[in-house]
Formats: sequence, structure tokens, C-alpha cells
Amino acid sequence: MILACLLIATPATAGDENAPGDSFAHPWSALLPEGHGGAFSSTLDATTEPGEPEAGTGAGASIWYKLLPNPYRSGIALANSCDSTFDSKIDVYKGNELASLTKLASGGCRVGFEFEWDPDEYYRIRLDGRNPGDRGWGSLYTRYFPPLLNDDLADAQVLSGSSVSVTGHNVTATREAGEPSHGSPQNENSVWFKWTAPTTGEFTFDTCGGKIDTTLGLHQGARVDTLTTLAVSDDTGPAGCGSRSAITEAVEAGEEYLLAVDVKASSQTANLNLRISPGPFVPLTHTLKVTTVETTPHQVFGTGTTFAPGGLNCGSVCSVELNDGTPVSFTAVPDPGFELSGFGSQECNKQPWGGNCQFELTRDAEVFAVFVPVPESDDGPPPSEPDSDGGAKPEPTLRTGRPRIDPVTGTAKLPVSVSSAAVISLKGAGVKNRRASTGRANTVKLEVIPTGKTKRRLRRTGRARIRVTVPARFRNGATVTTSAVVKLKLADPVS
Ligand SMILES: [Ca+2]
Ligand SMILES: [Ca+2]
Ligand SMILES: [Ca+2]
Repeated sequence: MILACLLIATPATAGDENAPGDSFAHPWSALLPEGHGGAFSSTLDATTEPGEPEAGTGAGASIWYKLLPNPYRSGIALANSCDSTFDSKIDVYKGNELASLTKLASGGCRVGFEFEWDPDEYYRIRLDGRNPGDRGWGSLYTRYFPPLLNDDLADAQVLSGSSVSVTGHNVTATREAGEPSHGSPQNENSVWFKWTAPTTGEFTFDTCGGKIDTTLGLHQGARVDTLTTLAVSDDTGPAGCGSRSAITEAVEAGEEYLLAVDVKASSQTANLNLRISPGPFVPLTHTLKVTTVETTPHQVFGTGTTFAPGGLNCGSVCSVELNDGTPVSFTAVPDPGFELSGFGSQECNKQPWGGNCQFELTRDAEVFAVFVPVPESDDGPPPSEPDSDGGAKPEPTLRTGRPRIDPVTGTAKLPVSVSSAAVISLKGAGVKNRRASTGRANTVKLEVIPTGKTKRRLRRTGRARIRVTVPARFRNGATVTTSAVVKLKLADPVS
């Protein structure tokens, strides 16, 4: 027998709260599945509650998040609210009572902290505006990194061989007393590697392929405050791998070399790469694919031409090899009767929808250009958006409906209605991001497809409860966001 159980729920409000997540007792959940997760919440009506630590700082519009149990027993968590629509700040605490919280870390919109999972005491994240009046849509993403083991020179990660490629991170990494610079006076977040040259000759050390704008130092010596610096590097530029660093140096067989990877601001700490290879520097390359989205199972879009870097005419699809770190931007030329709705890709997602898409290429990437028909309402004001002659323009509206489940595949379709032309997204921890575009007031169905931990849970137990956020960007520039909880069911879970 196939059972379907579906619910749409509003965010976890309770009692006389002014905004979801406003009170410590009814927080949003912050997740760390598969390395990251997030939630989108308004702080417009949020308040400071009695007993809140450091009350009176910031905007007094705090939203609370509770870190849920996760598969990572210990490591580094990074809380990021930089995508909020206001200048935000984060405080991290541990504890279950508002009156007896232990403060672990605080900072701007990007705060890393060490955590060790404790089933009896939760980690709490408070998101607030930095200054009075800083309110709006708060966006919190949490991301997991493994424990940081090579912060100090004494704990340098040992590398061996003539061709080496390692990944790591420098979230929460620090500078030691007396530590030399590694290409920038702002270096404060070094991690260390130790390598003994297997042969005499020229070797290249580079950080191509990492996520961050690095600097790199090559040193020799025994103590961090008495090192001999052989070379430093900041950017390799367009012919190299952009903001990543490279050093080519003659080395002696059997000699030990010390490599420090750093950044110019702690706000840039993230995943990094370090490569060692014999001979001169050879940049890393990635494949950039550009596609024009013409149809989806639910909608027909328009057509047009997308131009990628170097004047490459993509037509409906193109593919090009470019150096790591290449700045990428696109020009899209719609066919007659169509207009560019926007670009879709993980790289473009953080940029204003409908505008250009620009990013630095750090991996193989695929970008979709979405063209939509020019609305018929161009001849006059559309019925849903009357002109402002006399009356105020109504705010665009966004509503979610009752989702329809497919218990065979374990997915659902969530109807989303908009009052006028909009680009609608569906986001959530443990589900695939979806996006659709309408040329007028319409209802589209966005698929809720579980991934990662959610997918595994669904397969194991047959049930999964997912919170999704649905931001919509309307043609007039307004952004409206709603959220929904979708309860999925799988008829035949793997027991
Ligand atoms: Ca509050
Ligand atoms: Ca360090
Ligand atoms: Ca750099």
C-alpha cells in the first residue's frame, strides 16, 4: 500500500513571538549535512528578549539558530550570514538556557568555530544587524570543515614525493608570534606544510584549484620566528591561476622546505589546494560549459545567444577550457520576442538574478542562460501591476500550495504562485536547488528532490521532513520569500 503524507507548515513560530526564530526557545534549525545548510529569515520584526546576552549591541533584532545533530563528531563549523540583505553579525554560543550560555566566537558575517558534538548541550548561533537599523532578510549558512591540524609550524602537514596535490582549509587558522609574512602584511591565517626535496632541481609550488585568494610562502628553518624566507607569491594573474599563488624555486635533494598558505583577510578563509610538481609552473585548467535553457518538463522558455569569455559565441551550447582563476562574464542576446531572464549556475546563484553573471572560475562549471518571452503587457500596464497614476502599486505576492508527492521516487512537486512575472527558486539543506521563471502571474510546480543525508534518510526510513525556502525575484526588482516544510514519503524504503 502506498501512503502519502504531506504538510506545508509555516516557520516555527510560537506564542507572542514577533518573527520566526526571534526567541531563543523557538530557534531555527541550522544544519551541517553534506558540509552546508542554511535558512532564510526576516529580522524586520525581531526583538531582543529579556536575559539575552550582550543585549543592546547590534540592531536589537536577533534571530536564533540551533545546530542540529549531524554526522560530524568534531571539526570546524563556519557560520555565514554575508548574503543577508543588511549588514549582519554573528555570535556563537553553547548551552541550553539563555541565562547560562557560553560564548564561543563572534564577529562579522562570517564566523568559524571549533565544535565537538555533545548530545546534551547545543550550539547556538545568534544573527543580528551590526548597527541599529540593520534589519531585513537574514540568510544563515553553516558549513563544515574537518578539524584544523596544521595551524602552527610545529604541526606542519608532512608531504613527500615529487608530484603532490593536497587539499585543506584555513578556517580559524591564526598567525604565530614572530611569524614572517607569506606575501602580504595582512597574513593572519596561515597553515603549514613540510616537504623534503626528493631530487635536486627546479620545482613549482602553487595553490591553483583552491577556493580562496591565497598568498604562499616558501621558507627554511627550525623556528617560526627565525625562518629564512626563500620566496613568496600572491597572485599569478590571468596567465596563471588568478588570485592563487605560485613559486618556482631550485631545491636541493634531502633539504626540508616549509610552505605556508595564507590569505589577506580572515573573511577569505576556506578550502585550499597545494600542489608541488617538478619543473616550471603549469596553470590548472577547467571546463566551462554554457547552455541556453529552452524547455523544462513544465515550461517553455525563449531562445537567444550567449557569449562567453573571449567573444566565444555559444549558440545553444558551448564548452571551453580556461585557466583556473579566469574571471568569467557573459553577454546574452535574446532572439526577437524574448528577453534574458537570468543566468543559472552555482557560481551565479549569489548574484542578482536577471543581471549579468560574473565569477572567477575555480572548477569545472556549467552556466545556463534562461530566456523568456517578452510579456504581452509591454503595450500597457499588466493587470497585476497597475500603473501608479492615483493608487499605490500593490506589492507582488508569493504563495506556496499543497505539494504532490511521488512515493515511488520520493520526490514532490510544490506549487508556487506569483502575482506577476518572477524568477522563483527553491532552496534548502538536503534538496536540490530548483529554479523556474514565469512571464506573468502564474503557478509553477517546483520539484523537491532530496539529496545527500536527506536522501539517505528517506531511503532508510521512508520518511523525510524538509524545510525549503522559496525566494522570488519579481520583474520590478522586489524580492519576496516564503518557506514551507514538505514531508516526503517513500513507499519502498530500503530496510
Ligand atoms: Ca530575538
Ligand atoms: Ca598559523
Ligand atoms: Ca593572491
